[in-house]
Amino acid sequence: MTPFSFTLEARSGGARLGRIDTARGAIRTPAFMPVGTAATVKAMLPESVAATGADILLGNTYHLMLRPTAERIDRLGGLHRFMNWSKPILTDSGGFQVMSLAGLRKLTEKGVTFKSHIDGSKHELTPERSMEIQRLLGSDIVMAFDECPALPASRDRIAESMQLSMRWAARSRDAFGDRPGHALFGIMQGGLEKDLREESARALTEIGFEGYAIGGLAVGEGQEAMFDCLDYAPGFLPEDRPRYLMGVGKPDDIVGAVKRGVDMMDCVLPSRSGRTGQAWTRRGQVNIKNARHMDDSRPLDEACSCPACRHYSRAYLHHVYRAGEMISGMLLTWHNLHYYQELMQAMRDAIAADAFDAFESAFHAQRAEGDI
Ligand code: PRF
Ligand code: ZN
Repeated sequence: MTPFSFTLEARSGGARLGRIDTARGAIRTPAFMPVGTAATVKAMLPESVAATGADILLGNTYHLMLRPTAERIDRLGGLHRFMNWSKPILTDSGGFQVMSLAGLRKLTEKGVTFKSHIDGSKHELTPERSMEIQRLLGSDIVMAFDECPALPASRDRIAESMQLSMRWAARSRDAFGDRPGHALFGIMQGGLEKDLREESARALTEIGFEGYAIGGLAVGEGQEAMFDCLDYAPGFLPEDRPRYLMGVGKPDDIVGAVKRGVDMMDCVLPSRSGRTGQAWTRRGQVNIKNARHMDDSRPLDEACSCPACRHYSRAYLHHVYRAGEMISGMLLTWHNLHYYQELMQAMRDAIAADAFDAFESAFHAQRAEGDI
């Protein structure tokens, strides 16, 4: 079995090109991970997700433990088999989703108890239970169990929460055990406080993880504040391990994060906005609901090679959205995921050529033209 490893292949400024090898195949970095919360990337067949260029998907402990349950997925052969995706899967650990989605919840040193947002039933998540669920799912990259406040929050609240997450990180490492071929990532917290980010990175590095995530960003602070934090936070982490920025983001967030040394990201944006009539292209955001597309025979983006752009007009995409047809979400999600993966490939190519600055200027220049 291929052991988990990360190879750094090139740099361009702060941006890094690399490869993660896993038992289920390689992940080219910088990587964008589509979100498959409920054992599906909504509106997409897994082979279509793979065709967009995705090397890895994200799944969620929180949703899957509630429905259909981790024990059931385990009995059915694990998450890869259950959802028909044979490439790597990373699973988030649940704490963050409990804090943002669950009803009534109670946080203690031990973990968090909460009521399901689906049927109100009571559940508990602890570092130990989160590791068990992620093992039952068969996740390739397991995330440590953590917690974080929405921003703005007081420095005291951020410090306490970070220190609790670091104690949970140590318990996650212990509970994860020795699992060849599987990796455990620690999650840095500390809000926008530089010294707390450094303290968190030191605590995680001392425990030792196969990779390190930057958590607690994109929680209401805005892009400028996030970039200020990313100017220093990745530098606190070991150079020879992958760095994963959780829950980011818009295309320009992703470009800015890669420029600052981030290797992996995930976000619901391309898939979710595909179901609400929003497309992302080289020229920025396009709202297919807008009446200006009604008689437009051109594709969404003439330079895009996805099925939505090769075979359908803006007029058609507008029509099926207005008519509430399922193919609307299917085509726009495909286009958005294809665009995101093309963006990642363009960044990987630019880093290989040591031309990330030129790539970034061209990226912003094209967006400044707007959708025409
Ligand atoms: N922790 C975990 N999952 C997350 C986050 C986090 O801080 C974020 C923050 N953007 C998104 N998803 N475990
Ligand atoms: Zn397209």
